[in-house]
Parts: sequence; C-alpha cells; structure tokens
Amino acid sequence: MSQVLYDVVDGIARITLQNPPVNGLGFAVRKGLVEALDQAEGDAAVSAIVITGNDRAFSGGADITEFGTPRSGWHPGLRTVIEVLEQASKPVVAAIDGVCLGGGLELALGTHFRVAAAQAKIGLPEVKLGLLPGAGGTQRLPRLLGLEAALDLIVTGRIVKASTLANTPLFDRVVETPVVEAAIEFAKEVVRQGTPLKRVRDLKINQPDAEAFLQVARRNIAAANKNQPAPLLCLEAVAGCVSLPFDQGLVNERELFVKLMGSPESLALRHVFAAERTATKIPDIPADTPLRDIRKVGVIGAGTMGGGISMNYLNVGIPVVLLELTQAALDHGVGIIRRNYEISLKRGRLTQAQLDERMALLSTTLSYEDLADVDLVIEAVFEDMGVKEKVFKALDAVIKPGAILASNTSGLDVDVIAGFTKRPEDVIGLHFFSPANVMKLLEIVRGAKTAKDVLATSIAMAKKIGKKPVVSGICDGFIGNRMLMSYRAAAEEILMGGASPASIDKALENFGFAMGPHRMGDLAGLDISWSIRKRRQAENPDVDLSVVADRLCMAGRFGQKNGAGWYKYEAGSRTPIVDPVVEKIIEDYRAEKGITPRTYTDSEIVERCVYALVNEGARILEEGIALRASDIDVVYLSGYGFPLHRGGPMHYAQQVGLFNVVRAIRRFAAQSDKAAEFWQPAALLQNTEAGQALK
Ligand code: T1G
Repeated sequence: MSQVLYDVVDGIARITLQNPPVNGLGFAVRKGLVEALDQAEGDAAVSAIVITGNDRAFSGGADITEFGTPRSGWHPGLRTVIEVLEQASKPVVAAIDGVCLGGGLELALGTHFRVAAAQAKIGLPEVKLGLLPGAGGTQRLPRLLGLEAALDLIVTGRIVKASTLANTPLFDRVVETPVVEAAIEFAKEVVRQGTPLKRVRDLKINQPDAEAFLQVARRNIAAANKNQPAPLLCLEAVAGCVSLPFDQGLVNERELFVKLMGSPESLALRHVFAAERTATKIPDIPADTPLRDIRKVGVIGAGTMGGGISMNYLNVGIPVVLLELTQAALDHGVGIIRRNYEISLKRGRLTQAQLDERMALLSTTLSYEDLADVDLVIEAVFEDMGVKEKVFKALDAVIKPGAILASNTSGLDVDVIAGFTKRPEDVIGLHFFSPANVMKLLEIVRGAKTAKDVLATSIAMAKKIGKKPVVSGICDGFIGNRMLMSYRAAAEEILMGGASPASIDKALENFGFAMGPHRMGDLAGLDISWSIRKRRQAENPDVDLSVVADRLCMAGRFGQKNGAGWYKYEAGSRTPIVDPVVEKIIEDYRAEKGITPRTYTDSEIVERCVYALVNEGARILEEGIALRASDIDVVYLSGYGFPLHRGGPMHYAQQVGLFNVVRAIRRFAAQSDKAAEFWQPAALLQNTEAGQALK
C-alpha cells in the first residue's frame, strides 16, 4: 500500500500521507512525498499543492521505529524533503489536523502556507526523547513565533492546540470546518490573487535583546536540567537563529542533533517511550479482543486509596459509586476528594465547572445493593485477606454478571481473592500507587483464571484514565514492591555496615532517584512497612526478619507523619534533619550484631542498591511474573522514582554491561553475611550473552 496518495482536484494536487498509526515520516513516506511533489511540479494542470494526513495525524514526526536502523539514513532525508517543499515553484499549502509534531511540524514549516484545524495538536516534543528538532524546526519556528515563544515550545516539548496559535504567522488559517477543503479553497485563493510564496527561511528574527534573553534562558535551562543534555542543546540550536545565517543555523542544528542522538540519555528516553507502549501488548491477547463496556464504576473503601482511585474515573467522566461501612467514613472520603479538586482549582488545573461536573458524577452508599449495576468494582480496603474475603463474597452476591471485580491489593494473592467468588474469570488485580489520583503506574495483576477480555479491558481502561499499565503475575509484592524489598535490604546492609541514612540517600539522589530510601520511608510512614514485616515474621517465625527500622518504630518514630523517623522534622516542615538519636540507635544495633562499621563510597552504595534491584528484576523475569525486562523498567520508572534519564533498572544494567553487574554482585556476595541467595546473581544475568538483550 502506497504511503503517499496523490490526486488532483480542480487543478489542486492533493498529497495525502498514509502511514498508520500516526504518519511517521519513514523512508517510504519521505520518498513518496518527493515523488509526488515532482509530479505536481511537472503537471501543467496543477496550479497549487495541498499536503495533508488524516484527522488523527498530519504527522507524528520522524518514524521512531527507524531510529538506529539504516532506513533512517536512506535518502531522501527529512531535511531534503523539506527543502524540496520550500523550493517548489507552485504554492504548497499544509492542511493540518490531528497531531502535527516533531518532524511533522518541521515538514509543515517547509510549506509556503499552513491551514490548521483548531483542535490540531502542535509541538516539537523531540526534547522528550532526549533530542532536538533536527529538520530545521529550531531555525524556522522562531522566525514565525519569535525567539521566546518558539524556545519555550522547543525546550519544554509542550503540545498545544492550533487554536492557541491562530493569531501568529505560523498559520494562515485556523478553521473549525474540514481542514482539507479549507486548504484547497485557500490554495485557489492564493492562485487567483497571485499571492507571493512565503518561504520561512527568508523571514527575519525580530528580537532586539536576543543575546541577553538567551543568556538568561541558558542559565535557567542549565539549572533545571542537570541530568538531561537535550534542553540546553535545544537552546544552542535556537541561538543559531540570531547568530548565524539560515543555512549555517541548519548545520549547527544538525551537529547538535547528531550529538544528542548518540547520547545515553536519549537512548534511555527512546527506550522508555517504546517500553511504555510495548507494556500494553500481551502476547496471548489479540489486539482486537472485544472489550467490556465500562460505564459505571464502584469503589469499596473511601480511604486515601479509594478516594484517589475514584478520582481517576471521575476525571474522565465515568460515574463512581463509593461504598463505605459508615456515613462518617463516606463523608470523610468525599471530603478528601473535594479537597483534592479544590487544590487543583486553586492551581488553575481545573475549572469550577469541571470540579462541579466531577463531584456530580460521584455518589455514595452504605449498601452493596447499590452496586448492582456497576461494570467495574475496585476494592480498596484494609490489606488483610480476611477483610478481602468478606468484601469479595459480598460483591459476588450483588455485582451483575459480566462486571469486572478488581482488588487494589499491593501484594496479596489475587488467585486466592478470586477464589472467594463464583466468577474467578472476572477477577483481576488493579494495584494503584499512592496518591492514586497522581501516580502514573498501575500494576495489573493477572490471575490464573482472569479472562482475556478482562485483562484487555483493564489495560484499555488504564490508558483511558492516563495510567501506565504493566501486567504482573502473582508473587509477594508483584513486580515493584518485590524489587523495593531487595533495594531496601541492600540499603539496610550498607546502613548496618557503617554508612549513615543521609549518606545513602545522598548517593542515590545524586544518581538520580527522586528520593533516597530513608527519606522515602519517612514519607510513606515507617509503621506501614513495619506492619508488613510483622505479618511476614508471624508467617515465618523461624526466620529473623528484624531490621533497625523496627527499633525506630518501637521508639514511636514513624516518619514525617509524627515528626521523626530516620530524620527529625520541624513542625510543618518536610526538610529532613539528621538526628543523633537515630545514629545512636544504629550504633547500638551494629554493636548487638557485632558489626565493625566501615566507610562506603557513593558508587558502591549506588551499585549495591541498584544491582540488588536489577538482580531481583531478573528473577521476576525468570519466573515469568513480568513479561519483559522493559516492563520492569516501566514499573520502576513510573512508580518508584528511578531516574528517567537512566531508562529504568534493567536498561541501565544493560548499559553498564551485565558482565560487570554480575561481577560486582559476586563481590558483594563475598563480603556479605546475608543469606547467600540474596547476592546470588540471577541465572538470567549470568546467561545472557554479551550484546543480547535481557529477555
Ligand atoms: N513514529 C513511529 N510511531 C509512532 C510515532 C512516531 N513518531 N509516534 C507514535 N507512534 C506510534 C506509537 O509507538 C504507538 O504504536 C502508536 O503510534 C500510537 O501512539 C527530525 C527526529 C503521536 C501524541 O516525539 O507523542 O521527529 O503501540 O500510543 O496516545 O526533528 O505517540 O500502536 O504500535 O502514543 O494517541 C518526534 C511521539 C519524533 C511524537 C500519539 N515526535 N509520539 O499519542 O498514541 S523525533 C514525537 C507521541 C523527530 C525530527 C525528529 C504520541 C502521539 P503502537 P500512542 P497516542
């Protein structure tokens, strides 16, 4: 099937891109475009040319699937296509609807005129892939929008509606009507009036204090992007607009683009882009699996999780029935939801009308009977199997056939929960992360009997509510929390070995973690993990699971929630302050264990904690709990603050080299008094050949 269609309507050549899903500008499209332009130029019956896509996409940019393959370098390159456009002797009009992003917008900037649908999505999001617009965007967009507005779009990668740029030289028309017809009419008008062709390259930048502006921008961008080189190089490319002739500006842009394309940060960001989308593809679930219709949702439990979960569905216009045991608990839960919306309203992220609309979609009840018509019910009650049993038996008695029954459990066995019902095929785990209305990660826990359409529907609904879904099998802690336990155990070993909480946190925060394990523990509440440890200890009385954090909890130190945990906190402040009391508790604990403290370098702290993550991730992969290494990356990036520019623990390990990771793990094993299996390198890490990807 040709990826570029050509026809002529009343003397206007219409060139239509046809490369689903988003008209990526792959080799076939680039070549077809130039051939079509040559055909139009050579056809005396053609007086003007309109280029378009479809209502989903004009073009989503360069074809990302070609990156790193020879095709991305096959001629004609995108810059050549744009030059052919710009040098055409006949008027070329872009008819833009849907997404017009990256190379897609750069393509449109090469045309002489642009007509856009008001709702079209416009942007140069290359920076989010660790790149910069590499086909003239940094030179042409400032010539149309001015230096400041163009730089903002390029450095932030923000996507805006065409209607917000209607009164700028970027668009000759912004229409609410069908854009192709509008563009054809506009082209005819240009021909009738003999309007001179506008080549963006000929426009001048009007920015009197350009250098001063760029200097300030340079400082701000550098300060805000310590781990990502792309934003600053975007600025340096744009700076070429004012300091270089156009063609030199293109050369400068290209050199910076090539530099970023080869950077580890861009490799990581492109890996994440693909990983998030791959995670939604399940090998034994056909892409066209019919989905169950989810028009109404029930949530059991109006606590922090239940309230946050409810908001996700209210936000996309799906009515929610919230059930609790008492009216007081319901009122409290609804109050939290309203307060969260009011905070968004204050921050300008929500209008009053949207707030009212969402609250109107929320209803409450004390009776399970009121859930009889929901299509999906999510249980978010206390993490205890006995409580889950009561809830799921009650649900099984009233929920209509065909509805999905989900548990928000963070680690209990979903198969056991499914067994409380007569319909295990309709049961699934939807593990949200707190705060559930904010955190992007959603672990979708597939039970042995979970029906395929239930899983497919759960993935589709996750995307609809803006989550990043990852399917997990059943084990203690699923994917993320199981890895977190290993990460914390490695940190605990370093702490016992002589490092302080603050030095461990600093090393990991310098590596890029949003928060080190001790600050994270204080934020989450040390009592929560303490109760989980006590549950596990009760289940395994013959194993000593005690850790120094138990001593903090016994001393009533639960973290930020009561002003003292690993650190102490001034009233009303979240700033961690090193506390000599904690240092004494740790010293005493070391003495009890007969440990002679030693120093740890930052790099050893990072290696131990990150490789413990990687090793556990590899085990999870071996056991089939996760489908792919990249799924594990999505979990740890979206739910646990792993630094985005490192691509996730499994991607990072492959960049370091699995050989080196295994060698370090063996070194830790030799130094450790932990149970041997903790630092036993996973077979997958040992057996993956050099150059092979972790699978
Ligand atoms: N190339 C190829 N495939 C793409 C693509 C692209 N540019 N963008 C998206 N896809 C695929 C995606 O992988 C998925 O595939 C499907 O389309 C739907 O995507 C020289 C070098 C366009 C806003 O950064 O932001 O141009 O999973 O699930 O939520 O300067 O995709 O179905 O097999 O995200 O509706 C610059 C990246 C490239 C845009 C659509 N462009 N894409 O979002 O669906 S670099 C971008 C997006 C560049 C030049 C440089 C989004 C979207 P599959 P989706 P969506």
